[in-house]
Amino acid sequence: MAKYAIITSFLGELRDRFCLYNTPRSIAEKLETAAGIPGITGVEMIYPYDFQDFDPVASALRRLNLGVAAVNINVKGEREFIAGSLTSSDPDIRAKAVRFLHEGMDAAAALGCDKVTVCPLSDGYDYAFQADYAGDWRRLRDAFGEAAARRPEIMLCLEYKPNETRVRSTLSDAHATILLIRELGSPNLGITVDLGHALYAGETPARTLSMLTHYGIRPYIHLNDNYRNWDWDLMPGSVNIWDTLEFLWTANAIGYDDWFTFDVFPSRMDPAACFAVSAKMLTALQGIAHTLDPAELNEYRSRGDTPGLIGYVWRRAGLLS
Ligand SMILES: [Mn+2]
Repeated sequence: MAKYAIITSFLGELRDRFCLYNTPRSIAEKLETAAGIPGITGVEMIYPYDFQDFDPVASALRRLNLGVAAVNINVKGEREFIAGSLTSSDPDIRAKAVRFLHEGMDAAAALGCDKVTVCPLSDGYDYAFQADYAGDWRRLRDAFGEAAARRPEIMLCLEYKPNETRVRSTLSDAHATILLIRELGSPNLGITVDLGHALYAGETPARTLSMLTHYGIRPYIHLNDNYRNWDWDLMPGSVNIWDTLEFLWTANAIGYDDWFTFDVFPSRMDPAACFAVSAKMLTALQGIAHTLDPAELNEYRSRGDTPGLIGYVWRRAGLLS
């Protein structure tokens, strides 16, 4: 049975470049809300902002019987991080960002959670001649290497994304991230495969998962959707249903038994309703994925019978008789 979680920030007030959405909620209120959503059994917590008062949060998680999918370490939100944090050439700024990684991993350990995820969104560039590309890459690599070595029992999952807030991100795509992890060789470095980031990076998300498996890198999955032009964080399966189905099928095929975390931005809708229907949609898609028999798919592939293969998938999805 797949486990579904929500990133806590999406249960409170949200902001884009122009508008404010929904209502501010304390972390206690967010956890209460999450626990009341059918199909949701866990949360991804934001470090440091959800951890101002650790003990009440830890006891609320226990009381509400909520699992912690991951601790999401925010290395972009502080004012001094806006021009880069883990890649900063200012040693004090970079040291603060690395300290966040250490403390976030400590927080995960204290909650009995096996991993953290980090998306270094202020690390990148906006203009030609602005960046020291190789220097940024080395600083990013060394920061992750240092953090991974400090707590080998906690997975440090790196979340790549093509852009935002920087026009181009240093950790831009799956293959760059694989390269960084291969260079470091730390067994506790994983990759957060955000389905939407993979889609708008021009990847085939199922192939991305397969490449990680090929290289022995553990994935952690964020689910959402978009029109492959930007990170719209729509409900998963609402746009790219076939890519999503193949992604879920591949997750099953590689034996993924970790959380599926909704990274969905519920603008102009009630967050609880958004996540309840997302869990239902995912359960329905998982049901279809489980009916797609690897041996039958392989038979169509080995015969080169593409029309037969597509017809088979559509029959299993209940769209053809
Ligand atoms: Mn994400």
